[in-house]
Amino acid sequence: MSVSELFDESAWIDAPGFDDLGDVTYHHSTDGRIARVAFDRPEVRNAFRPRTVDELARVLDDARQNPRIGVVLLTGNGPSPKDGGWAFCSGGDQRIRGRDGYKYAEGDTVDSVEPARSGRLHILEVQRLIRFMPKVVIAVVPGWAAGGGHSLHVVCDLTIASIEHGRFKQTDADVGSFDAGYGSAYFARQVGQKFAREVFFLAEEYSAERALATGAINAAVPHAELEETAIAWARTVLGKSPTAIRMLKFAFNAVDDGLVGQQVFAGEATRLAYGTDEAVEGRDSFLEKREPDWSPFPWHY
Ligand code: S0N
Repeated sequence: MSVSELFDESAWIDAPGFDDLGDVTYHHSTDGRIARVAFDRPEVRNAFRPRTVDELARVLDDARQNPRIGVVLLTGNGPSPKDGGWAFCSGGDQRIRGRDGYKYAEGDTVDSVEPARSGRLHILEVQRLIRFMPKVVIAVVPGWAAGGGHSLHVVCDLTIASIEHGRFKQTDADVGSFDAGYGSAYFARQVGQKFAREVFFLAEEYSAERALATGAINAAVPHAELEETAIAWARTVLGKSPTAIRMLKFAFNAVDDGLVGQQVFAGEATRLAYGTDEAVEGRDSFLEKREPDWSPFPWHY
């Protein structure tokens, strides 16, 4: 059986070294330059449990460290074998959350859960991986983006949704949870305070068209064209300068990320500076135990 009805088998190969995945799928484009990461629990609208989050973190970190990959597509496989419904992700699996422990999967009990893992919302670590990865991450939304799934699309750099099945809803307040970081405050930066508060306080469904009109997503395309559009966008990004894209992503982030944003941007600036003759002179003068000669380097104005 195909990974997903929208999955083009001719475009992808299994990412090497990830045969043990169960809750997500991970592919590389045949030329190795695009990663496709997908939630693979369509029977629960691609809700994530801790195992899902662990796998997500592993594959995203692999994509982050792969020097050939420049764009990551984050999506949800489907449709559901139960009812044909489509989802990007419906957030935390509500059957296994709670103060009784951080259950890894159904069937765990309070006693079987390691106390140090209890209540750990490590989906937030995945949000940070997406945010701080020096590559473009595109949310490809074939159906529901709800709860923590809504927050994940918010934190991605770009979002493309299915016109027919893309649906958005922020259910956090319905189920007693609240993403008080990127999911809400950064979302308000994207769409404005009034609409963001409406989305959270009313928790009503809104369509891909409404999402597009409010600036919450970048494009709404026919369902059948969703993944090919995402691949085409990825190819366009891959035609750009990797350094420029990296610096731009971190420039966009910095204003909302405080000192961490400055630190990330500055780290990249330092990396660039290390490539100059001036920085090499600083290093060499130390190693050669002499005074540095800065005379070839002007005080630019
Ligand atoms: C997505 C919705 C709107 C889709 O509605 P629709 O199309 O009517 O389908 P349903 O019939 O409702 O669903 C089909 C089947 O899928 C199951 N299901 C759907 N979502 C979940 C889910 N999140 N957890 C577990 N099961 C889910 C349904 O139960 C149904 O199963 P069957 O066929 O057996 O009846 C609608 O489904 C919906 O509103 N879903 C819930 C959305 C939600 O509230 N999500 C959680 C919100 N909060 C977070 O995500 C925060 C993250 C988080 O806090 C966290 C992180 C890690 C670990 C734990 C947590 C935690 O939540 O504490």
